[in-house]
Amino acid sequence: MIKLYTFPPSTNSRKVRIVLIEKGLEFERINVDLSKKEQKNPEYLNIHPLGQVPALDDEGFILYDSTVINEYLEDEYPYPPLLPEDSEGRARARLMEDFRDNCFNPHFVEIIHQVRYKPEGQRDAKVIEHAKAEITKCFDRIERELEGKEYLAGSFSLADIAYMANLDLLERFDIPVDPKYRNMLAWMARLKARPSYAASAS
Ligand SMILES: N[C@@H](CCC(=O)N[C@@H](CS)C(=O)NCC(=O)O)C(=O)O
Repeated sequence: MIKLYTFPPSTNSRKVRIVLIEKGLEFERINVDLSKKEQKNPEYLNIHPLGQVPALDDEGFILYDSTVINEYLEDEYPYPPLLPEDSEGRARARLMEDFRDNCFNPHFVEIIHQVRYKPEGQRDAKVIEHAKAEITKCFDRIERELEGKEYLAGSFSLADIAYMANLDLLERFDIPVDPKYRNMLAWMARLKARPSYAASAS
């Protein structure tokens, strides 16, 4: 059976949990507690040399990095497909996933480092406010990309799944989405209604 090395609050672990659930694949969750630095244990470094989650073991084939894992799952278990058929659509999906990985999610990580791992008195309010502002700036691009579409690459894809992993944190960190982002709000509601959203929460 597939084993997923995961930590429930990790956004990048959730990206993979959603794909496994969407594809109907059975998997065993192996929790790696980041709050106890278990990701840096020597045994775990044999699985993930960078000491992070997620990592995946598919019958002895071990790999890491949420984007690489999800591409592997798409290649190995193609049904239901989570990338468009045409190369332009696939590239669009990958570009939007890249935008999430490199421009959107890193600011959530900044907030997580402040609120999850530091006592209240030691948190840097300026870092948190700056990160929230950077996240909000990403909304313009998401809104534009969704114009005339239900999902970022037309059909539901790995691109949408990447953002789905962060949606609960918008509320938790009090980052409101202005009602002017109509496409984005409708898309968020669509993503939250998928059974894989609730099923991937932990
Ligand atoms: N590019 C990697 C990033 C993985 C990553 O940053 N994981 C975080 C949790 S979401 C982590 O393990 N942080 C603990 C650490 O870096 O020590 C991916 O997409 O899987």
